Amino acid sequence: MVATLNNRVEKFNSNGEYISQFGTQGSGNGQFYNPLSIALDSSNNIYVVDAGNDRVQVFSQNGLNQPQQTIDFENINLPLYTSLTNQYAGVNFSGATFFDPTSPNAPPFPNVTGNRISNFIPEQSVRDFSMSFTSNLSAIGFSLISQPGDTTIKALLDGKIVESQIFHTDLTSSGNFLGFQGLKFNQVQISKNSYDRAFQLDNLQFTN
Ligand SMILES: [Ca+2]
Repeated sequence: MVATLNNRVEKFNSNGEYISQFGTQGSGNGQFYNPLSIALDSSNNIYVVDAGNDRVQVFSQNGLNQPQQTIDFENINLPLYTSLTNQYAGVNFSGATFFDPTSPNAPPFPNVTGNRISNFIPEQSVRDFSMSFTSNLSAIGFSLISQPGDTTIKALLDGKIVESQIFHTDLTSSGNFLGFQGLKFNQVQISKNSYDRAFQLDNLQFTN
């Protein structure tokens, strides 16, 4: 449960007996200001809506404030297209990055399912964006829906390019599955050269 007045997360077993707690008041990693709700994902990561700090933080079961093996964005209850900026422990978004809940109209991309992150809001211009991570990743899933054109996606480790791919895309093909895997990187940069480009990411795989 979330103890809003105490700015911490308290853990109880199914009999209601206290087990442990973590968190203090503040704006740093592992700190909260007016935490409102909490959720678990399929990997038992703990998501805390830290309302006073305008962010969501992700924790392991023991409260370690570091990225877990996978972030899949499931079981997060945010409004459609909530702007994301540094809400996730270990993930720093820049540019236009939005929470994108499951849409029944979304094409069936194999590695981007349910909730995901997008840089696209209909009727608005789509901008380049990048993400940096305080822990290394080994893989990430992308999907891209766009007018025909090219998009360059780079994976970098400490500022050095470890992979750079140009993806040629069309409008709605579900064959536009993209992603990196088997790499070690801590930054992803996406740049486009055409319009109407909806970029989505999901299933961040963290590694040591
Ligand atoms: Ca997902």
